[in-house]
Amino acid sequence: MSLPRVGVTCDLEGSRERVFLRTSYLQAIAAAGGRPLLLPPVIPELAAGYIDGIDGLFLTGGGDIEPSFFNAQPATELYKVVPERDAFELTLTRAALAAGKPILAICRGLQVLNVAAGGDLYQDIGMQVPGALEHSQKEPRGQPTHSLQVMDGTALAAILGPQAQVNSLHHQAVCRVGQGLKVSALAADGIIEALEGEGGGAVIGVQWHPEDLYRSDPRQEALFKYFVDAVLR
Ligand SMILES: [Mn+2]
Repeated sequence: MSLPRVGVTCDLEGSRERVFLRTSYLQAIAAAGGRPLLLPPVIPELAAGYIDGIDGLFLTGGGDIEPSFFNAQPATELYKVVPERDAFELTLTRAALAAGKPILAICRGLQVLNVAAGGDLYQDIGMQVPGALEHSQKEPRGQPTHSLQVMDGTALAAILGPQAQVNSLHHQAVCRVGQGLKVSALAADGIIEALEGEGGGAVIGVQWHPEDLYRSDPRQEALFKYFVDAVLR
């Protein structure tokens, strides 16, 4: 049987000389039964054409999205902005949504999913959300540092249950939720930690990094299994 083809977005160096990616994403997809295929963000014009060659889309972590993509001015010092990558991934994501392909979006990927659907972002939680928890953990990536509440009746609740402990490596967050998406998990401070498609569970975005947790937490492993199973259908 051929394995389901999972298109995985890559990061691009500031110098534009190399694409790169944390291999933990690829290990997690393969462990769940998928065949990862890398989608290099070098030429944004090629983005939409990749959709026919993949069965599902996996949006990885990375730097901040250029604020003009959600009609905002830079409000703070931004982190590793690469507008070509933004343009590539936004086009890819809109094409995947239009084609009804399953999407799993991680960290920056959740933010790309939301912006692709017309939503926007807090550019810096510490500056724009008074009283928020620490979401940029200093602890190792594999260590959960905050809890979250999963909304009843969501696809994510069927995977994780009503509560979970997650890692947190983000200084930005979803602000206004994009069209066709709904909130599926919140941190105790109200920061949105997950979104999913309103029409079903084949589109899921999470603000944490399950690829650094799945080896020790079967519920995070189940998130990858859920996605690859959706890709198979
Ligand atoms: Mn967090």
